[in-house]
Amino acid sequence: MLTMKDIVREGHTSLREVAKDVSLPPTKEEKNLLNDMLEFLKNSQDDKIACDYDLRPGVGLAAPQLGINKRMVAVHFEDFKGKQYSYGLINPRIVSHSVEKAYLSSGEGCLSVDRNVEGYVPRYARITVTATDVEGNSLKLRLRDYAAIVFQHEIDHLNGIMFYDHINKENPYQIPENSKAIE
Ligand code: K1U
Ligand code: NI
Repeated sequence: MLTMKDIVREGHTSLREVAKDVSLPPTKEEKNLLNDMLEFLKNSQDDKIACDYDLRPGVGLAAPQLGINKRMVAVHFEDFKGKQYSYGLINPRIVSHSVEKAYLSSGEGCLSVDRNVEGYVPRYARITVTATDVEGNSLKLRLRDYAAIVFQHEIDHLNGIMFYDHINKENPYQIPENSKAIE
């Protein structure tokens, strides 16, 4: 099983590289990796397992966070309406987005960042993502608000972008233009 030891931290080159597309169909190793990433997220949200293995809770994980330069992400969370999102995705792509932005009022964290970084992270309020799942099915997901923010955070990891790159340097709590607060 994956643990925090497998997650690379700030300063590791794979967090700043553009990850490579995965050829389809995925290999058995790539499928296993995606399943392991999803299992890590589920374990990290289970109080007993997280405590036993010293896992930080996470709602998403991207392959570059494991030092693997491939376009694969896993997400596992519920939105504020209780809708569940649990996916292992290959080559996810934002194919359209709103003009309106959204930001988490509590800011963002990252499993690859062992410090608190304050400030608002402007994201698109609504996005449409295409991807292939672990079984090879093509998916098209329409996401908004919290779900859109989580997917953008993970897809950023595939492009070598960290959440704090988006924070206004002069005024971290500057309200992004044309945006709504989430939470
Ligand atoms: O990619 C990562 O480092 C995981 C990160 C993703 C994230 C997406 C959007 C906003 C913030 C963070 C995390 O999962 S940090 C932990 C977290 O946000 C969380 C964990 C448990 C419950 C609720 C939230
Ligand atoms: Ni992150």
